[in-house]
Amino acid sequence: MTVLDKFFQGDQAALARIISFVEDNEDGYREVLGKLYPKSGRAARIGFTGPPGAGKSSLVNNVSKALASNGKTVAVIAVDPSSPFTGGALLGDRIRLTDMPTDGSIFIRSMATRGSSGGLAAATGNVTTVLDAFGFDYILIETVGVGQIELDIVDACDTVVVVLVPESGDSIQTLKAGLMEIADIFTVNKADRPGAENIVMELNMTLDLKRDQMAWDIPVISTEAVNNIGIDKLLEKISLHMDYAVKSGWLEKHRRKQIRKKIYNILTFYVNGMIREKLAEMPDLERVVSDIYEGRGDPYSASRDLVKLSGMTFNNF
Ligand SMILES: Nc1nc2c(ncn2[C@@H]2O[C@H](COP(=O)(O)OP(=O)(O)OP(=O)(O)O)[C@@H](O)[C@H]2O)c(=O)[nH]1
Ligand SMILES: [Mg+2]
Repeated sequence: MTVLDKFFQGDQAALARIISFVEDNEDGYREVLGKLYPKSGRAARIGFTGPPGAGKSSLVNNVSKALASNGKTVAVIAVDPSSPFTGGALLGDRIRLTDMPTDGSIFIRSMATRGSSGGLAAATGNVTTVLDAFGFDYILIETVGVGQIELDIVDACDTVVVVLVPESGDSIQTLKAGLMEIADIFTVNKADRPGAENIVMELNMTLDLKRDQMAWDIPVISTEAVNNIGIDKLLEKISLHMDYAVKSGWLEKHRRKQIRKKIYNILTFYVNGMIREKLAEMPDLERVVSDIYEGRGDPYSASRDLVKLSGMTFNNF
């Protein structure tokens, strides 16, 4: 029996092997993804983003346990920024998703960003496809809100929960951080701390200015992940957003956009790889670089010449 047969029988060891295979772009990974893709698209994909230490993992932990206790199967992708500048709550303070049920209802996978947001996006999207095809009801993706990364994740999710804390500062900062644009649901976590009500109010005031232009009325709730408070409310909002997404036709539009983007990404990845390979096998690349450096050429003509030499054809190049 092949790994893929085992995968389709619901074997989680086979699932883990296929994820690694896809993540590492091993030979034949496109064919495997091609077989899995038509079986994907059924899972609800929920993203959790927000500043380091806001309580994303704690919330994902509670939400996945609540879903599992309702009989749902859940996969969690924890996107772990490896850079000390972008990631991590205060050292040693972060929650690891370890104390989970071992009955197979929750599957956890960490992915390191290794500082590359583009590669991360491709790998996360592919891993999401694998998990979706495996048949999980929910896929929860955790990412730190540091710019490019969470924008990529938005594309991979249907519902985005932005997690803030009372210390997050005023809502103007939030707007600046671009989190306003990507949120479907706001939760002010650590509501056991002072200032939570204020930030809920401020967020609502900022949103009120735009509510008449919103097709989906973005809710702002508060949670205390450590005390398991507000999780039901969060689940209710997630489910309302899913209903809205399906009924309004937004989900179909979103999925179509994802497919277009997927095709673009696959082609870009392929063409980039091809160019890298061609450049690596150019024997006189260094001479061309020297010519340009010493003023005897320019990178535009050199690129055109390289294309001709390589046998690649691009029209109008
Ligand atoms: N007081 C309080 N602390 C909380 C709450 N939720 C989480 N924490 C604590 O905040 C710290 C960080 O929580 P995490 O869940 O690791 O936060 P995170 O957003 O996943 O952090 P990174 O992934 O490192 O960005 C932990 O010590 C949690 O116990 C809460 O509702 N109230
Ligand atoms: Mg975390």
